[in-house]
Amino acid sequence: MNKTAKIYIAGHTGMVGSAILRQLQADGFKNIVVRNSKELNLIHQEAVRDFFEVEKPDYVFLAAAKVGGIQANNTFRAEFLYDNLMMASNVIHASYEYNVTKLLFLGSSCIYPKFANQPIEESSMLTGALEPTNEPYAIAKIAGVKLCENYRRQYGCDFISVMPTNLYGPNDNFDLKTSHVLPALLRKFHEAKEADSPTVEVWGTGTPKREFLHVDDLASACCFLMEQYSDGAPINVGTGTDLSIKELAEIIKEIVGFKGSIVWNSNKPDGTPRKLLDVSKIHDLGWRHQIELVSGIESVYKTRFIPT
Ligand code: GFB
Repeated sequence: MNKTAKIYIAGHTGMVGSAILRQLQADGFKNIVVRNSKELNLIHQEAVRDFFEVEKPDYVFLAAAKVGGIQANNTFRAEFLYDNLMMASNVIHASYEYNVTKLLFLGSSCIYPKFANQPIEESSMLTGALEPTNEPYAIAKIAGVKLCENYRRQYGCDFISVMPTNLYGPNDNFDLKTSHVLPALLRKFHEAKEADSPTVEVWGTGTPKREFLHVDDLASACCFLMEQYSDGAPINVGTGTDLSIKELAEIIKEIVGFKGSIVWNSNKPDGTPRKLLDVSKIHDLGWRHQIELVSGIESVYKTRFIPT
């Protein structure tokens, strides 16, 4: 990408899109195009086509998506399937119609089977049943991967798919009903400390294991892959290390300085038992994450909860 190439970031107000925008700006890209969801509703095919007709971007980062934690995925199942299918279809098809030089589609580690061998290789997609709580989201993301793969096969489009592990960072969602575990626990422990509560409720059994990547590392990987990777197969992005939800809760409790105890609510779902990504493919290309988990969580906690 040269510094004056026109780059469209779909979803620039979200956690991932805003991190990609910061990274591109820091790297000196001068011609970045964005629209918020009021200006351009990506679910509407005609609106997307009109936007591409006017702007004709050279590069597209497709980070727009309806996302959420385990409960949001399991509750808003129709929207997670429909909205994500429509956004991916409309943007990928318009990118083909308007000759985009390269497109990067953001998927998710939940595209892999619930009981995939660990660490999860890219080739395990579609080899087994999905985790039921996020099956609609996963199906939409698998469709996005397959759109990229097949527009490449049929038309030679340089469309790639990137599968990040669980993410956290600036601009995360801290709503306790719809967020992912890491922002939820930061907020729960912080509010419990402020209120002098004796306990904090954490969902599930604490035994599932997750891998967490700071979104600034994902943004750096996306910019790297836009330059270095051209293939129909998805590529994983993660740290290569995971921990149990119990261990995560203890780390966050310590960072926040909450002195009470943790109460486990096993009426809430655990989800996939483990989803550690095999990151050897991106490591072999020369990219590694930079931000370690404890310092990453500390920085999010300070920025979001500690007044300056
Ligand atoms: O982060 P999370 O919502 O998503 O939950 P998934 C991870 C684990 O943390 C589950 C537990 O075992 C939860 O039960 N957990 C404990 C909590 N306390 C909490 C809490 O207060 N809030 C939340 N949200 N979880 C999502 C998928 O799965 O991961 C998406 O549903 C997507 O589709 C995303 O793939 C990355 O890792 O289980």
